[in-house]
Amino acid sequence: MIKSPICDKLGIKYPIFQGGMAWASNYELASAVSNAGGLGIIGAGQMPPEFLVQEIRKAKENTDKPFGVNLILYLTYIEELVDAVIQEGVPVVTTGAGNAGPYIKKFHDAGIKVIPVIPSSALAKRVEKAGADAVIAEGTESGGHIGEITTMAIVPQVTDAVNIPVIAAGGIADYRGFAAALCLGASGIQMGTRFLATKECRIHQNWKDMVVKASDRDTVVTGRPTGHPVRVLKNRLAKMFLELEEKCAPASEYEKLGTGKLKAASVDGDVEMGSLMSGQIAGLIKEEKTVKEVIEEIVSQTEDFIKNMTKFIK
Ligand code: TUI
Repeated sequence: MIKSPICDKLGIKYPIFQGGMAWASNYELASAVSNAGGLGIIGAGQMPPEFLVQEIRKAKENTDKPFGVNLILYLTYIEELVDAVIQEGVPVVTTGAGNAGPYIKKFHDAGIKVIPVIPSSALAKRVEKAGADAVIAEGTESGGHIGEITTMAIVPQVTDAVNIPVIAAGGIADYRGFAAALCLGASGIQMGTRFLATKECRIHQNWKDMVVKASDRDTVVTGRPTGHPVRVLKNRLAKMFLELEEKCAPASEYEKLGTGKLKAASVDGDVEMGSLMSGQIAGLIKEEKTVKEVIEEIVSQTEDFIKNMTKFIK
């Protein structure tokens, strides 16, 4: 069985995290992943605090295994979400889009482990110093808000930079990515896009179909001039964002165009004007599966693959 120190640290069976995805990873997906032996993560996104509390309670009703909540740190009301998570008590918090350092002690005092998503070695070192329990090194192949460095380059560099476990994220959807991540020094993987195309994921079927139909060139990064680059599947909305970039439009126009677009994709299934956040690995995903199938398949195929790697030694 594939095991690593992060499994014992968190009390999970396999070192597989499901990326926290706003408007896509609710309690149903998170609890299914945790029940299948991974770490399911509720994507808090821009939920009101009361809504997040309900999601956490429903996750607890649906799994007795550890699960996490992902918080987007650049939100103006982030303190309220932090307090909601502390009040409810969850085993793990992952963070994105900002420096988790200032929140770590508060979470630790409440018995919550903190695993920040980081796009660079510098930030990895900073959060380690502030007490982070592990880090998720996320490559630019990922969907949603991204950094600049590829998974192949960031994972070994972060592994060398810190002494806490490193989880690799970005561009991983099957046993080859899992094995590669372990080769790069990671203690586990996080997958987002692979879990979008699962039966338990509650995004609209149209978005899932777009992931399954996608090829390797079907994502694009929009919003670079705003300082919040976002990888999405190409559609009319993405094209409109790129046109704003060409015009050097002010930040307010991006904001106006972006408002409500994740909901449009997730709830209404608007694949033309919705924000279809997805990673470059969408092209590898050929069918919707159950969460259990995804996890059991990747674990068993990675084991077989690693055992066979000795074939390269003559
Ligand atoms: O957070 C993500 N991915 C996301 S968040 C998100 S929600 C959203 N909704 C609408 C528009 C834009 C976003 C969708 N996808 N991934 C983790 C991640 N964190 N990627 C990059 C970073 C990051 C960036 C800068 C982490 C820390 C950081 O630090 C800056 C600093 O303060 O030092």
